[in-house]
Amino acid sequence: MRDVRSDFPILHREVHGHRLVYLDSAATTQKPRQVIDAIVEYYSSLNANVHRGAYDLAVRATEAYEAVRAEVATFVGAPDPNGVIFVRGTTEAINLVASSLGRVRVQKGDTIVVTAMEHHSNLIPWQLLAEAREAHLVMVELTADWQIDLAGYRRALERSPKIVTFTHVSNVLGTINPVADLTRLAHDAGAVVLVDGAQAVPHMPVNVAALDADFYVFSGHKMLAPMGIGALIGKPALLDAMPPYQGGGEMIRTVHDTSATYAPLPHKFEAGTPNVEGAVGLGAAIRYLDALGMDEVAAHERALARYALERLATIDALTLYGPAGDRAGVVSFTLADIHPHDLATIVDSEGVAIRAGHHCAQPLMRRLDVAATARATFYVYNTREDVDALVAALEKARTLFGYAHA
Ligand code: 7TS
Repeated sequence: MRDVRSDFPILHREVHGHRLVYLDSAATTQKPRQVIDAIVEYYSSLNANVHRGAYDLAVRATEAYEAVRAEVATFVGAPDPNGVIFVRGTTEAINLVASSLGRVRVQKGDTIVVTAMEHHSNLIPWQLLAEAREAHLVMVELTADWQIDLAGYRRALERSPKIVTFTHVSNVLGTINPVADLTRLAHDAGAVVLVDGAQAVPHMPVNVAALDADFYVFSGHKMLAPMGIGALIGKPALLDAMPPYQGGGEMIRTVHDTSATYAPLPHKFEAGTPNVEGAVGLGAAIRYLDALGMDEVAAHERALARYALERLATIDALTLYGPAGDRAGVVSFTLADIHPHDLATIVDSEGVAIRAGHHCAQPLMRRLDVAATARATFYVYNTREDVDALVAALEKARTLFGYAHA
């Protein structure tokens, strides 16, 4: 993959007198000039509200917004752009499905299946649904190698769950789940499947049709686009049968005093003025990633993760978490009994930005038997020098805390 660092203005600033080494792309990615420029260009030449104006600017803004819907569909292999719903991000997409599908599909005593590696945004909406419907929430455990336990998964499916959901890639472990196989098994059990693609779509080629997931969700800000834009990809037949999530302008066909009929897909699920700026930025991000090639992006990150795992393993008293085999560009660790927050603060003083905490995955933290971890995550702009800077900063922390070489 070509060196892209010069495309990212923020990477050229200094932090505490050091070059910024940004290793928190799982939280949010930095933005290339191409995305920033697209947003400036949108406001400089195109801004108007969409789907309502008859004048030229409004027509063009609507065309720009709808063109991105088609680009999103192509990027993730969704057969029908009408099954692409723009949302604020992964969290909103999951809440939409839990609330709307949940209302019609889940009854008292039914089962919903989740896994122990979910981000809170793919757990709490299902907890809320289970509570509201008096349904059972079943959490599938993980193996010793931090994969979804297939035997446990099959046992959970014997309960004929109404909804099964799991993440494509873990934001803590880097585990890449076998989505097509898990989906097929869930479908055989009669379930509807939602896949959390927040840590997958930015990092590897994804073909939603090949995976056959009923719902697939992701966030733009984790793939070079602005915050506040993301997509819910749904099978149109399922979306059609679901009640609206939010009511308001643009989602209706006809409104009477006490009732209304609703707009066809995708507009039924896009009440109110949408994030047009965000969609424009997402389109630019998709074109940027397409030009790099998602196979190359994936290979670049996995090579960096392998290098990081090798180098980190040489640090005394450092514990790594996650699967031994193939994994995404996510590396979680602890260093002796130094609190991960202290670790993050010390490496920050060297210009290295890593995440520390429970990563919105408290059930997983309990299974790892820690309260928190430190985490480095990689993206297109990271290099082996970034990994070297992390290792040097961690060595400094280890010395500061008195964990000298044995
Ligand atoms: N699902 C996964 C797997 C995630 O990693 C995240 C965010 C979300 C859902 C929520 O995405 P949002 O865009 O709606 O907020 N993960 C992280 C993280 O790992 N550190 O900060 C946010």
